[in-house]
Amino acid sequence: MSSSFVVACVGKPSAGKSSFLNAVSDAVAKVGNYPFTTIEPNKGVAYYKVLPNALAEGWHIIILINRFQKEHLCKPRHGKCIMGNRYIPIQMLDVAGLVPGASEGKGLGNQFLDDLRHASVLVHVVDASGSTNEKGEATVGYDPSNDIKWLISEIHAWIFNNLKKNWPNVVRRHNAKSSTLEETLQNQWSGYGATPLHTIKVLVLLSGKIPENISIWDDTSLNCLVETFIKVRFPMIIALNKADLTESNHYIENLYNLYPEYTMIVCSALAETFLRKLDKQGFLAYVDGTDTFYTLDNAELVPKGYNKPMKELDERTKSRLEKVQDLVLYRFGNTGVQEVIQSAVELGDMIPVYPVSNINNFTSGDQYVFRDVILTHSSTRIKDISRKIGAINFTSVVTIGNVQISDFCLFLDRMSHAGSGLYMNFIILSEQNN
Ligand SMILES: Nc1nc2c(ncn2[C@@H]2O[C@H](COP(=O)(O)OP(=O)(O)O)[C@@H](O)[C@H]2O)c(=O)[nH]1
Ligand SMILES: [Mg+2]
Repeated sequence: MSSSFVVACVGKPSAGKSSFLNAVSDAVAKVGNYPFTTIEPNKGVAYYKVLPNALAEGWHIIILINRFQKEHLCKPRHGKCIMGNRYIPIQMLDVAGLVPGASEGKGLGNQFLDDLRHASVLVHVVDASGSTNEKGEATVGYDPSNDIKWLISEIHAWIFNNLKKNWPNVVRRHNAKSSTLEETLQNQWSGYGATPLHTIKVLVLLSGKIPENISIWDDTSLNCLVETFIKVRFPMIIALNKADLTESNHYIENLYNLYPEYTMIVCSALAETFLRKLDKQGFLAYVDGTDTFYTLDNAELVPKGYNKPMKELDERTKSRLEKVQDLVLYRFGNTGVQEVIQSAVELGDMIPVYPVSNINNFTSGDQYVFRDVILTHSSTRIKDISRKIGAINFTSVVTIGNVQISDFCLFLDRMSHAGSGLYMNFIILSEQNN
């Protein structure tokens, strides 16, 4: 079961987008310290880790699996399950080097901007060490806050210019057809992958800020509209990358202060890649997203689920590992890379839903539990989920505790808030008749 949730890495050349994608996914994107290594967007699959702290919501599976020591029964059809923790696959996109002036076509900018249409959430990978300028060329002492500023203004200019080009026609048609504002704006934006829900959100945020009559909207109104649209349609996380370089110390705090409205996460794609590689090669057991790894030296401490035969590390690699510990893991708690993925899913307002055939033991035709999961937007209607999982002829929906949900228009977020759980049993018509 796929979801259309896509996380896109954006940023200038050499900020570390391809490295980030490689670190977090199974993709092998070309990494190079020169501009435009990446022309076609690279794709990969990352994993959203269903974390125990989400248990407060009452809709996650880990506690069930862990508490009852049923890890062996967690065999998802898609993604993976380690130590009872569920990893849900999500699509990643590495959108090639945006540079200042992209909206005017610089550096194939328009082509790159077009790739954003597929993105649900943007991860702006910033070189927080100041060692590359706005074009991605090596330098020293470049202020990374610059990159945050120009990237947003390029996205803004791209959308603003497209809107402005056509605006007199839009207004004329709006008036001639007596369309609603919602219809007119939705029409303009469907090309950006905007849904009616996005449009409604934009209108709510704008109410009182610009005139109701679009015939009198000037550039100020249009800029306000575009700014709000970007916030709603392209939620953004800022990944302060290359945090392993000590030069980044100088900038990180300042960046947090300058942009309190963004989710900012300090990260090191390099450190994460290094750890995952050694883990894969059997030199260590790395618990991704944490500050912990085990080597042959402390193999007796490895938790059961991570247990595996380990090889001896050479002195050089050992000292590199110590560096990663000192410069990244102990300072920031983890490499930050997985945290970006976690935040992207949350910022995108996505909820995991586990459709099962049996609400009492969570199986679906065999002994394994929670075989399927769909990551879906919290505003998805139950009716739409049933379509996604092919349960079209259901008569009712039952969740834990045999709570019956008959309102097909009920939104998922309301359900999770109501605490009724997102384990749904679709009672299919034909089954009931049997
Ligand atoms: N020190 C350090 N270097 C990094 C990190 N991430 C990427 N790099 C380096 O930055 C350069 C550009 O990386 P790349 O992923 O190709 O950047 P892209 O152009 O944004 O895709 C490469 O030399 C990487 O090794 C990091 O976290 N720390
Ligand atoms: Mg690249």
